[in-house]
Amino acid sequence: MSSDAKLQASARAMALREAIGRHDHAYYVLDAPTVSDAAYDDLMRELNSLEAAHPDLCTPDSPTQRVGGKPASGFAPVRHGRAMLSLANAFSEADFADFNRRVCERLGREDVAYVAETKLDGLAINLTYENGTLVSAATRGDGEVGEDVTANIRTIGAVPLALKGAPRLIEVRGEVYLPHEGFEALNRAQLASGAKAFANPRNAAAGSLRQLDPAITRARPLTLYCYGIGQVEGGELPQTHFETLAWLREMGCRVSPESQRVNGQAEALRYYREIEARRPHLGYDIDGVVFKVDRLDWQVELGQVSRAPRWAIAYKFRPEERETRVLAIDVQVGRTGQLTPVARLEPVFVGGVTVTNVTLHNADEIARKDVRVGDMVVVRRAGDVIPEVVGVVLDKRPPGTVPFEMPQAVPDQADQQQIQALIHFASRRAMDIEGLGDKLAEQLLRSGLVQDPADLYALSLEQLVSLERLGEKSAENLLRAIDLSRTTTLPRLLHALGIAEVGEATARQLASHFGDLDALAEASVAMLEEVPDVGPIVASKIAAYFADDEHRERVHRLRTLGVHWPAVTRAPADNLPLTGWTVVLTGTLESMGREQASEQLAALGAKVSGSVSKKTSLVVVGADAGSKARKAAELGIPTIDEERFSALLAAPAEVLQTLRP
Ligand code: 9MJ
Repeated sequence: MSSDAKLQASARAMALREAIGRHDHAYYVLDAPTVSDAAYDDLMRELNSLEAAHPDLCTPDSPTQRVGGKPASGFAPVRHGRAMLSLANAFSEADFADFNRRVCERLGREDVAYVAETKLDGLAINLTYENGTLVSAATRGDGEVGEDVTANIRTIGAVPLALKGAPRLIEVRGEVYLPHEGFEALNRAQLASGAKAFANPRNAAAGSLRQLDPAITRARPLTLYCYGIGQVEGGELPQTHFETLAWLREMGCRVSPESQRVNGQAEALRYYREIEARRPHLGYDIDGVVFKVDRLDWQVELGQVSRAPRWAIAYKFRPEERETRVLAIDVQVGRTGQLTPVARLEPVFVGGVTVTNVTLHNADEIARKDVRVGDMVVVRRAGDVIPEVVGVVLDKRPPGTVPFEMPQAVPDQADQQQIQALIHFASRRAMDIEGLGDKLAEQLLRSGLVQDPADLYALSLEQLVSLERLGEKSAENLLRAIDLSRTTTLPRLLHALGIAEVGEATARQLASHFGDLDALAEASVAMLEEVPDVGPIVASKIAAYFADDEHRERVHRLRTLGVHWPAVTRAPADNLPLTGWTVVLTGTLESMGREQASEQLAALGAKVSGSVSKKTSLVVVGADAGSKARKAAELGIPTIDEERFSALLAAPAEVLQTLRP
């Protein structure tokens, strides 16, 4: 191509990128579209085909690159340039007055100007721009280190891929959230496709952002408001927080139009009451108002205690209260036999979640509140707090109710086999759910909260705290451990499922042979028998497992509840020294553990199998080896001792020479 044509293409691509960026800004940030959908699509199509013809014209900030197409390989940790702070809370006017007094005293002022912002209930995010180009997006994490969600964040239209007039480096902080309209549309789509609806916009936003496939994130109507900056290099900083917001807006960031400067306590409280009144009409969830000292030099002067700045406070709204009907009162049994009454409620959406169960704690509490089946009760839930019954609406008590009486005992809902299966599922070498030991597994099953291992991934904090002897801290830890276990590997999951005859080694073999779960679940007995280590009996057990609807449903639920694993690289490349060799380890090795030996063999291309069969090519015989060594001799399979095994690992080709018939 002539350099003229090339130059022309380059200029055209630049013009298209600029125009599309402008339309995106107008549509997503200013909420004022400047072009019809069809005209916009035309621009995108033209840019796409230009970039397809000239790949070197495709820049990372090109709007065509919002969906990289490539699924993220996981969420790598990223250290924030500057720590992301968390906010101290106020729950009453008195709390806010205390905060204001402390600020004024420290600064030696009568009155301080604040910036008042709505407190979005979404996910805090840190966007890093270098020379104006978005290079990284990370979740808050622990404030110091978050998770890399760049590929997913890029798909959000309101996130500028490039900033106008940005300094050399800037971290932009904001909250990613789902507006109500988008949330409802998403839930309609979820239900239509047979998936579970999300409990609230926050969960939906979090779930959408944590998708490994950015294409899924892209299909979710997420947006964001920016409300601050972190590290900045190479540019002059504003003097006040309010100017910072204006600066962000100028650079092209979406900033909430609700943010206002207020002077002193009286104006602050007026803003709070005004926003509280408008809260139902905002179109997105907020859970309070954030007040930030406006002058940045004063922010520096005030400093911070641990992670919370002294110059800001989140004044939370009063917990929401709703009325609903008590449908039943069930009694859960703790491990040591204590009985806990639990009210089953007509589902009610309160404080951002649908509440269906609420603990009534014990016989005394239920008697004191006199909660009866059929009663209308007031339920309250604030933020992350466990929902509670505030009291009975006596005016609405239907005729014929009777005081609740605690039963003496309730039937046991779990059998020993279920308990063992759940313990195995959670064990360290399976799903590795820390803290879910024997006692808790038993308690979860006996209470009826968990009937199938997949139910673990649907547990809520309120449900866990309703268990006898499980404090809020332990419940939170357990939920975190369960959440961590969502990210797993295919061998672990297969092992956890407890398929008869499928231990850890077989699970690994199955995973590397089939690469993914669907292929395995659909495999015929004959196909399963091709896997090393898998004979006709094991193959038929595996096939039978996946033929069972209950099991298929379990796997489906695990997936829809967020359990995920990377695809396994299919069986080893065929050019490694031990490719085609099936090796069995038996007896004790002195120089390394069996796992390490297996890994080293696998790295050389060998399949490591647990049992000796006609398919075995070599048996490594350690100390005190038993029947496997005998069987190898019977079948005429070559064996080597540990010394030769070490030699094999060091120089495979040479040792193999001596083994080949
Ligand atoms: C929310 N969630 O809307 C902050 N936030 O500032 C606003 N959060 C914040 N500001 C410093 N508006 C740390 C967190």
